[in-house]
Amino acid sequence: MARKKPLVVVTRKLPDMVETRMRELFETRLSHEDRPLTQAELVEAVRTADVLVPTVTDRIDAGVLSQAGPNLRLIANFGNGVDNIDVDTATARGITVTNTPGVLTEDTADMTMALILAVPRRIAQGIKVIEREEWHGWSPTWMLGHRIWGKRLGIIGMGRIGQAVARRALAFGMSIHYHNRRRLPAEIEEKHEATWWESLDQMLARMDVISIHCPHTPGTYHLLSARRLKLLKKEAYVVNTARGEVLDENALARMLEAGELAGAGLDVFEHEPAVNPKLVKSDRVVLLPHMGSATIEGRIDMGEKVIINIKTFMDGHRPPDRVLPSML
Ligand code: 8YV
Repeated sequence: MARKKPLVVVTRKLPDMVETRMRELFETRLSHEDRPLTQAELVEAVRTADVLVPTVTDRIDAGVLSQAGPNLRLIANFGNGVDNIDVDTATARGITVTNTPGVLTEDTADMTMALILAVPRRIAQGIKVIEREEWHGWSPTWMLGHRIWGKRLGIIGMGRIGQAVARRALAFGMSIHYHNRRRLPAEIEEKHEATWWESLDQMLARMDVISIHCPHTPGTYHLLSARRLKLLKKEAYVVNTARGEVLDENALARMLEAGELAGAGLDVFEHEPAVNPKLVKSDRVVLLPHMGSATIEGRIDMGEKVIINIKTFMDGHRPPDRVLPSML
């Protein structure tokens, strides 16, 4: 007799191709409305599912996990960051957690580079001038931004995405600096012509652009605190395509308003989808609605990773992208 297919509950609408493949392989409960589930709906999902496929918009905390049914053995996150999941509690309850690393590296690095270019070169402001039909002709001293070439880029978190940003920034003539928990092997530093700063504070004080690429964990919450933001040069720019929580968004907004920082490019926010109104009003920022990995190719690759993780797990093997508490 054929083995019963696992019930896979997916919280959001995924690309058609991914959903079709999932339907072929598993018994599925897919999202037709494509809205974040309420905590009550999440509880209902974990009570019945064998596998839950959440996204960054679902908070799988200890409260939700405490109500998980006996069948729930795998949470296969559709996303790289797992700060939406209480991995400690899941692991303690014997629930495996997986993510989708690697496949969104290049897309996120592209978006980061776009922000590194857009803010100092005032691209969003230029677009607005045209849209509002306020352009009265070229002038030698109008709309001047700042040169990218020759500037110092400080990367916080030199993992896959940090290194992909370094590769791009190097081609734009920036010098690469990084702060990471662990220093990288010499050959990787050489490849990126990168300088390691053991002290984040010291690096911050000397950079022209700071770009955040570390995960959000209890240890990195407000890593760029009000105190640390004050260490930055007044002419510096901050770019964040990682997680809003790594940065004290209120402190950043206050500093931009007071002219204590040159500008910021943000794709992520502390309380998504809410954005600090001070930031929205500022003309020193480029703000994007968490689009870093939003390519159709990336979403299909993420879906394939989720499917491989589920399939491998259900076949009794260790899934390739298992996340353990010790990794966070
Ligand atoms: C994803 C992300 O779109 O994967 C991540 O960590 O931040 C995003 O780019 C999102 O997480 C999907 O769940």
